[in-house]
Amino acid sequence: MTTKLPALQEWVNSVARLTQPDDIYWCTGTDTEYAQLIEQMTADGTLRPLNQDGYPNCHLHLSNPTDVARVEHLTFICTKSEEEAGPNNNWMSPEAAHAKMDTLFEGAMRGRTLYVIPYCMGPIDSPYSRCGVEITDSAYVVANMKLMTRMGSAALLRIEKEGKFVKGLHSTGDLDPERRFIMHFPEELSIQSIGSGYGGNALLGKKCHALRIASYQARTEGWLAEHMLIVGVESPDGQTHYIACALPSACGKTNLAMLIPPESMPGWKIWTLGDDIAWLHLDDEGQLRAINPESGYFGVVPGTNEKTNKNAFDMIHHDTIFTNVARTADNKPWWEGKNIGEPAYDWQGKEYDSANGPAAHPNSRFTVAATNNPSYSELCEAPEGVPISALVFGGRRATVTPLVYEAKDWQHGVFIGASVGSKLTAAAVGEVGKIRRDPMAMLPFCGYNFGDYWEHWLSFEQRTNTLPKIFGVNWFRQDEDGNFLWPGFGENLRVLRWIIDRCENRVGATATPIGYLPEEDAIDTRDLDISAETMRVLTSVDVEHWTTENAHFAEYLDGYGKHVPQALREQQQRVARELEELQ
Ligand code: SAT
Ligand code: MN
Repeated sequence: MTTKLPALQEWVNSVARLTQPDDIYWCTGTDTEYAQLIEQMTADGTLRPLNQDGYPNCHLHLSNPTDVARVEHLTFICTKSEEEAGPNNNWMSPEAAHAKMDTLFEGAMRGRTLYVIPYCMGPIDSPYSRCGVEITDSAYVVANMKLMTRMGSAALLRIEKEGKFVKGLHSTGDLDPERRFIMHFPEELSIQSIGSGYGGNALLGKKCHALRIASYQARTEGWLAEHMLIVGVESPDGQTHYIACALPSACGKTNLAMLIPPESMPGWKIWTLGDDIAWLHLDDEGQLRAINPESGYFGVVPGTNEKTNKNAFDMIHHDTIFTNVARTADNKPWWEGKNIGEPAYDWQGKEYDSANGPAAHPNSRFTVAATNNPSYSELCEAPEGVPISALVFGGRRATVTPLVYEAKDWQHGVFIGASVGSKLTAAAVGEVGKIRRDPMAMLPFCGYNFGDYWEHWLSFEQRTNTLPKIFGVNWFRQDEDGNFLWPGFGENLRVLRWIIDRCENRVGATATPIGYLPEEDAIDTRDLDISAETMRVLTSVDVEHWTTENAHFAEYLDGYGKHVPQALREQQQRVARELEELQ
């Protein structure tokens, strides 16, 4: 197959001239094609079929041990000016980056097949969707893209009609970390990635396109591309509210998106729209609406069990690609926190020995189509998306941040999002556990200067009178012994319920310098083993620590110099002033 679109054909031809593949294959996206790819990868050892009785059509991929997470230090935004990329990004000039990548890609696909993957991020017929084409030499990438995106012939038709698409070029190269780079050229709407086969580095529709390039596009086109899950919360009276929530990688977005309501909340239902990325647009009435550009999940495996996330646990029992989990003696996938079975082989395929660390890699992943999820929402395919009632920002903090609090207004909400801090997790190469500022959970994903990004967020206030309310959450408060104060998982629905009650003006709240906090007993704790004192700790302001936190944020803002919006400075100063009055 080829294409009627000369710009696409010429690009594929020029990449083939540079990379010298043995074959070129245009992906159609059919189930037969997927089955053939799986068969081929099983034959060449890329995939191992798992126990087909317990795990029909499930396969395991073990990656190179040096290639297990996103590499933020090797990820670059290549805009003409360094200031455009901002202090939040690594920057390289487009000329230098192209010269480097051209050398690395030269002959990189010799002996391999070049796959062309046309894909559409978002429902095929949605005006909010955007298309791209990924060229890759990895069959594993093609199979993952099939599960994660709408790819193949239908996407190609839309691309040929629109004539516009994001160009993504990927090769696994030789997997040498010294020759690994993930380059973004927002001004050219293109991405080039070499030397890694791992998710966020290689599935270019995901973080590279749907967040870094899309956030850049969204700024000029007046919308938002965010690192947010989208969830529908249906109350017993049949009303559904849609909430979009930003949390850093590996902080439970997937669990929240497919939560199982606790027994004490009969009649409540959860509908999953997305677990990682939301594209937010204002419609003609000024209502903020969300689509999920993806159509599958690339989720963290460890910790997934019947109690923590039964939907995810069930959904990964069929038609799933596992990456870097362990195996039992009877060839079933195994991971820490699975609570069933024992590991016989670790994530590197070696006989399991606890002296070598965890059996499954802490960032081991599952890839599944969204339709596998028991709480899948049919509205995933709605071209108009879903109306958003509340936007929520969270991080992983042992201290300081309360369980939930509400912004006083939009500007204050943007301030709350911008000031999020979180402990680092295994989703990126780095020092796990260290606290870092992660505004809107977008630090690794915003394709331009954060200062300008906050200004863009603030600008929505001028465009409509009906913006959603904004909240902050933290499920991860701990006591001095390291015990979690809040049970989390399904019980988080109690917090979402308070958020909805606030959106509907059904409950009061306590005004504090950091926002509105739940009144005593406002969060239902029926059937929970949690003391009134713990709830008080979870829903009050620690004035001393917040004062320090707020001062640190002022210093952080200084790093963005003249790009910092005045409104954010004013919010920071107001919070400082009001905290001081309480001391
Ligand atoms: O590795 S991914 O970027 O795909 C997942 C994540 O870190 O959120
Ligand atoms: Mn993510």
